[in-house]
Amino acid sequence: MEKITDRQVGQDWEIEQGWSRYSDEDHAIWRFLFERQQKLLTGRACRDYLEGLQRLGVAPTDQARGLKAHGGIPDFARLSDILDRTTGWRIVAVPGLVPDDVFFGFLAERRFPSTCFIRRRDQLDYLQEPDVFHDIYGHVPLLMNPVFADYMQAFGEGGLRALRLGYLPQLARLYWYTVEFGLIATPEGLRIYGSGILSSGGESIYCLDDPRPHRIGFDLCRIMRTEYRIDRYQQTYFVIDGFDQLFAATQADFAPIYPEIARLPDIPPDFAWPGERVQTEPMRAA
Ligand code: HBI
Ligand code: FE
Repeated sequence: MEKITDRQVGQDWEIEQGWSRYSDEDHAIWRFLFERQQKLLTGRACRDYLEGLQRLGVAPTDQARGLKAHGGIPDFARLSDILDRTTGWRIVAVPGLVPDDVFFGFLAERRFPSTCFIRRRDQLDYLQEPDVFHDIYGHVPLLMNPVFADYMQAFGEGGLRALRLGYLPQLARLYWYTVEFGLIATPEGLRIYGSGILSSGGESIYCLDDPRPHRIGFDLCRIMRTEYRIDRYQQTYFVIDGFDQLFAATQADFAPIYPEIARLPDIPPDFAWPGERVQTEPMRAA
């Protein structure tokens, strides 16, 4: 009997969420994080995100209204049914970060891989790995938006191609500066759509109000050349005009773009050419 490798056992890495195993403390941490972000994000998160969140019915008040009234960590199966009806996406529970090819494979199939654990109270302000609050509160609401949902699937398909071509770092930068830390220009001013910001207390304020970070108009090649730091607030944010712009950018064939980028030097996260910044004044008095 040949040895079964981890990969064969967890072929697609999917696990059970085990919703009934969450403790009262787990749910209480979710409620604390949820309510903190709700106070911060009004007037800062983009409208499509707030609408998606509301339609998912994950707010403690929604759930107090009898929608699985527990007001804590949502049941992935319930969210998946709402998502599936809206944009064909479902949530799959995974143990943590999964290999790139597995991750992109999930996205290409409209399956969003979400972690199940929630951070501890001493990690409320910073967490290196994504937890269920980052994945569900940060990422899932925008999957209710049809154009963004299409972008995420196209991103998964592009990721698999980038892996084959050896340009994963460039594609990871595109994910980082859009899906995780993207800003969007609206008639009311800059708004947040990046999940890494939406699930973070301090960065939800810093990204819009602080004059120090560069805010640069979306440019695919510029983004794919720009390095990023995972252990601090971003020093550069990229600003889109709309999700159509994001989706259109993934429709181009990246194959000719990669060698062009590879010939040019990478750009440090704190660098900007004169005139690149789209918004120099903070949105609100710091
Ligand atoms: N796995 N669960 C999980 N979540 C991620 O966001 C993730 C991942 N594996 C790889 C990965 N992200 C990166 O390759 C992307 O950020 C490009
Ligand atoms: Fe994420």
